[in-house]
Formats: sequence, structure tokens, C-alpha cells
Amino acid sequence: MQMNIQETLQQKLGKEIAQASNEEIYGALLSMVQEMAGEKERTDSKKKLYYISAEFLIGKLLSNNMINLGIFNEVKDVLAQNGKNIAEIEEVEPEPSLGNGGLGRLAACFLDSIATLGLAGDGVGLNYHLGLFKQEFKNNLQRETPNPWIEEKSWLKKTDVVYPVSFKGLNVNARMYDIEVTGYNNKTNKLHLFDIDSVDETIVEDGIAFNKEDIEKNLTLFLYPDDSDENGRLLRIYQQYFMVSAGAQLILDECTAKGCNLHDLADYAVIQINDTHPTMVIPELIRLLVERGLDMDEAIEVVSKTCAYTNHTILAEALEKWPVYYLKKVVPQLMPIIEVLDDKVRRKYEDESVSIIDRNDTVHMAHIDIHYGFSVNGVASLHTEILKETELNNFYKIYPEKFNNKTNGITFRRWLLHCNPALTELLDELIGEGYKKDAAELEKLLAFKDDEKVLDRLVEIKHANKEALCKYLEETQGVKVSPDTIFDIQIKRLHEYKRQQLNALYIIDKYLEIKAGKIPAAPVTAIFGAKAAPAYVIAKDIIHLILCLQEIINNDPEVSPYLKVVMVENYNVTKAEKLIPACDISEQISLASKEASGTGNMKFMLNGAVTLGTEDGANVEIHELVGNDNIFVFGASSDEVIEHYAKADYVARDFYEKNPAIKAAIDFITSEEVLKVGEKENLERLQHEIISKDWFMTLLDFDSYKEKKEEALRAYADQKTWAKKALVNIAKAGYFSSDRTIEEYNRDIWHL
Ligand code: CR6
Repeated sequence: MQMNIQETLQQKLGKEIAQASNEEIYGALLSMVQEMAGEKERTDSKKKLYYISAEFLIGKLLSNNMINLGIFNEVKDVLAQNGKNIAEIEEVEPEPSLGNGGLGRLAACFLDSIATLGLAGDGVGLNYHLGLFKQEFKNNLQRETPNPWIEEKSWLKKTDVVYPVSFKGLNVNARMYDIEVTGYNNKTNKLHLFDIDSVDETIVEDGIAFNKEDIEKNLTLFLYPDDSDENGRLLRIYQQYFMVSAGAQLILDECTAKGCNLHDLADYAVIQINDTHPTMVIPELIRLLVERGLDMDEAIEVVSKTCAYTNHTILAEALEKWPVYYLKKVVPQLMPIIEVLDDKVRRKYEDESVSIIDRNDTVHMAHIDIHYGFSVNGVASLHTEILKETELNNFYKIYPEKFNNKTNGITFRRWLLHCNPALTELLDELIGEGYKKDAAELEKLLAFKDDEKVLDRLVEIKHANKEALCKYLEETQGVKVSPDTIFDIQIKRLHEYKRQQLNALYIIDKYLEIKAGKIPAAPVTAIFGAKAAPAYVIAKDIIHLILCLQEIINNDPEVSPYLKVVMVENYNVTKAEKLIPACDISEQISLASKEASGTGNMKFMLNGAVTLGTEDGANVEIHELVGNDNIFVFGASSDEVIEHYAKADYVARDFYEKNPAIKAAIDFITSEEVLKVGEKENLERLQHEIISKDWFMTLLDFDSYKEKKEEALRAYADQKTWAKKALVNIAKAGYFSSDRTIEEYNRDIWHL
């Protein structure tokens, strides 16, 4: 093998490896890996899964593909023998910008596991040229710029597959691009990304602004283009329909090629609708089937047997609703079908809350999925229970059999083998390599719970990972932090329900304490990473506050020996891979009932961090698995929170007025110190929001958060006991392998 790789690379390079640049080597490896992946392509089985999603946050692919193809170590050695460092070559690869947060990263983990389990399942999405956006910090504010990632040498393969897509008064073509999805020691599947040939990146000016009406030029520029005005919302409908119409045509083509007569479509295809963005695939498939000769009733029945829906949120504002008037403007051909779907529902059920088109002439996308899909799943136990008992209770009463839970998971290939090679090596040595195929085997590690040598090695590995992160932060952002402090990390999209502001208030409280002479027992580095949606004003204000705190605290010689703040710029998958293995305390502090699952929580646990969290999403399952001694849980329960909302009895101002520590922390937001480095308007707006609204009840949990966090920081001082907690977390993380999740999807929903 080794000789082979050396020869292949030299042949592709046309020169000695030692003489080639890192860019050239990256190009040669990409081409070699693509060929190897292509040779392992799956021959389609009769039935196939199509995972349709607006996002696939796949991360860099080179190393993961090499791991999955089983050549990573050989390549690394060959390169090293020629004086080249694989880590530097990894740096050359741009990270694809095809996703936003957990939903997109989940889709990527799922593709990996589907291929690894040898299942026939492809992804279907869009090829956004400029991604979500690239985050830059300037004057302590987030600035958005385009995030171009497609280079001449890329994982994307242009295909000849082109489908016509018709909008009102506009006909375009959707061209398919493919990315190979390698399975770990298994065959290769595909991610199909549709694109429009006429897209024009030069129409973008001034940050990420562009003409929203020029559909032929802007259709696949950005993921989630700003929808704060009508043209932005219409553009999202254009994107969604473009994706599902092309996807539906692909599905029908592939199925008929395998002998499907359309009446039996459900024997050939199962479509997993990832959140509501792809919901229009249902009326579009019905439309296409009718066009191809089925009668309407049968078309509806066939499609209903083919489509399954995953709900990823209970936040009402995130459940998409489109005015009929918008749909008529963009995809009038779907409206008669949606009306039929609504009519059937109305005839059957009196309850207006389950109708598809409501009184205000608004189409509820999730309602289409629930009535006309055969499965509805939530993404963690608690989330599914809340859907059944509260949010979607009226639907649950009609279709109890459709509802099921699939607790999220993560691929261990990326989130352990690749991002934490030292820990992987230790595990190999202690428990063998079986856990790489059967994650439940990680539990074997529990046998070493009291083994001092093993605990010491865990501490050493963590410390080395922290050193590596320090080096990276200094090189990339010029921030100096010490690996001998506690790394307390909160990385995720910026959203009020995730409560980065709670963490920020704690930091202010700590700062004020230190200033008042109360020196903490252990020094802490508080690390954040988060992008805020460009139109989400308060989220951007929270980033502003954190950046201001970073500037004030890190430059204060009285405080910085004990407390530092780092906000990582442009947080993405690549950065997560460096942050997670270096974490001591994993901040999972959403308001209970609001985080559907979370998946970062699982990645941290797998890498030996201890969770500080609320009883929310998958934290609940983490808690059950590791037990009280190995997690720090605080805050109001989801039942209590749901009751507060029902009674509308939470008043933030009461906490502000009655709790001096809270008052001091909130007042500080507009203090002279902060105003010196920040913007008055933003800081005042944020302060006002917290005192007079605080929709996600930050202040309700402030005291219990502070208490638990202090307990965690004290516990850290006893390194042996802490290492034991880390070990238990790693050992119990097997449940969160996405291989387990996908086995359940297949067993209960897909039946491949
Ligand atoms: N934001 C949930 O909020 C969940 C992922 C994947 C989210 C998060 O808790 O882990 O989906 N929801 O299931 C949506 O994107 C709508 C997310 O990523």
C-alpha cells in the first residue's frame, strides 16, 4: 500500500513529493481519494433513501475520506517520510460552506453513517456558492462577508444531469453536482447538490447584499438569504422549490430506471424531509405523478407512503409558514394541490388547528408533512415528548402511530478518530478497536475507572490538546491563553434560547467579584464561538457584549490572571474540531424545553469534557447515562418553563430589582468601562431586552447556574476525580454514535 500511495502521488504530481508544495499535494490527494471513492461506488439496491435538506455542514473532506478509505495513516507516513506534514496539507482545503448549525451537521453525520452501515442513501441539497457567510469581527461587532469555498480543484463533480424547473414566468435548469460520501470501510454514496448555471457571484456588493429579485443570478448564492423583507422571503421559496423539484425529478428518474411503475414508488424510494425547508417535495411529487398519469387521490396516497418528516425545533418562529400569496407568486402550480391537501384535512377533522391553510391564508408547512408523511420524528426523547404532549398534541391525537423518537448522534470518525488522535490511540490500546464499528464497546473503558495510570494519561492528552488550541488561537487571532486554566467552552449558533447571555452575565459577575478582591480558586478561560443570523439584532448585540468583555477583561492586569474571554472568529466545523478535544467544561445552558437535542453536547462528552447544563434536549439522556456524579445540572425543568409560558407569569424585571448580583451584572452592560469599547445603542438595546423581556428566562436560572458553575470549578481542582468524570463521559458516549441513530431510522422508518 505504502509504495502505491507514494507512486500514485508522484505520478499525479509529476515530481517528487518532497519537491511539491502543500497546495500541489492537496490537489494530488484530492484526485487520488476521489478515484478511490469512485471505485467503491454502491450499486443501487431496489429501495433507496433520499435525505433532502437545505443544509449539509460537511466540513473538510480530505482527512475524513482518507480515514474512511483506510489510508489515512499510510498517507500521513508517506508524507512525513518526504518531509511533509499532513496537518499543514489539511489547512489548504477550504471548508465547504453548505450549512448553518446542528441541523446541517447532523445531516453530514447521517450521510457518513448511512454509507458506513452499507445502506443505499443519498443526500439531496443545494450548491451555495458563497455559503452562509463568513464572520469577521470589527470594532467588537460581527460583520458578514461572502464565504466562497468552491475552487477549481474541488470535491464537487459536475454531472450532465439537468432538470427543468418552472417558476411563475421563469424557466430555469437545475444542474446536478455530486460529492462522494465515503463509508468507513464500506461503499460510497453520494451527496447531490443542485445548482443553476447562470449564478453570478459578482452581483454581491457591500458585505453580503445583492439584488434579491435577480433569481437567475442569485438563486444559489447564499444559504438562508436575509428574509427580513418580502423579496428575501420569496427568494427562499425559489430556493426551496428549486431543490425539491430537481430532487423529485431525480427520484422519479432513478426509480423508473429500476423498474418502478410509479404506483409502487414507495417500494423504491423513501424520502426523509429534514425540517420544513424541503416540504414542497410533497405537492411537487404529487404534481409530477399526476402529470405522469396517476389520478390525484392515488398520487397523494403514493407520496404519503414515501415521505417521512423530522422535526428539529419547537420554537414556533422556526416552523415555516408561507402566505398563499407568496406561493402564488413563485410556484402557482403547487397551490391547487395544496388546496386539495387542505380540503381533505378539513373534511376529516373539525379541529382548525390542524388545517394546512389557516384563516389568514397562510400555509403551515409542517402540517403538510404531518398529514401527508407516514412518520414524524423528534430528535431527542424530551423533544419528542414535548411534541407529543404540547406542541403537536393535536396531531398526536390524530396520528399517534406516526410519532417516534430518534435521538440524534454524531459520527465518531470525525469527532473522535480525526479530531482527537491521541485519545483514539489510548482507547485502541486499552479496549481494542472494536468500538470503531460498535460504539457501545466504549463502555469497556469503565474497567479503567480507578486506574491511576489511565487517568493520568487522560489528563496528559487533554493538556496537550489544550496546548495545541492555545497555539492555534495565538496564531489565528493573536489571543494568548494558558493551557493551565480551565477551558470552559460554549460553541453553537448565537440564539437567545441557547443563552450565551447567561454565560456573559456570569462572566461580568465574576469580573466584578475579582475587582472587589474576591480571588477565584482556579483560573478560567471562557471560550465562545457563534455566528448570529445577519438580521437577528439582539443576537448580534450579544456577540458585541462578549467581544467588549473580551477586550476589557483580557487587558485588565487585575483580572486577566484569573479570567479570560475568547470569542473565536468565524466558528465552523474546522474550528470545532480543534476546540472540542481541548474542552474541560461543556456549556449546554439552553432554557429547558427549547433545545430540541443539541449535538455539540455529544461531541464534548465523547472527548472527555464534563457537561454543565440544563435538563434540556439530549442533555437529559447524557445525564441518565453518566449519572449525577459526572455532570453538573442546574436550572428550571422543562415542565416548570412550560408552565411559566402558559401562565405568562415570568417577569424578568422582578429578578433585576430583587437580586443585587443580577442587577450589578446587568447594569454593567452600559457602564463606562463597556461604553469605552462598545456601542451605546447596541448595549442599551440588549440591556433593555434582558430587563423588560428576557423571553428565554435568563434571569430565572442565574443563581442556580452560578452555583453549579462554581461547584464544577471547585471539582476541577481534584484532577484525579475530574479525570474519572471525563472517563465515564467517554465510556458512556457510545449511545450517541450516529451509527446507532441511523440503525434506528432504518429499523423504524426507512426499511432499506
Ligand atoms: N438548531 C435544533 O435546535 C438540534 C439540531 C439537529 C436544530 C438542535 O437542538 O440538535 O436541529 N434545529 O436536530 C433546527 O435547525 C431547526 C438546530 O440545529
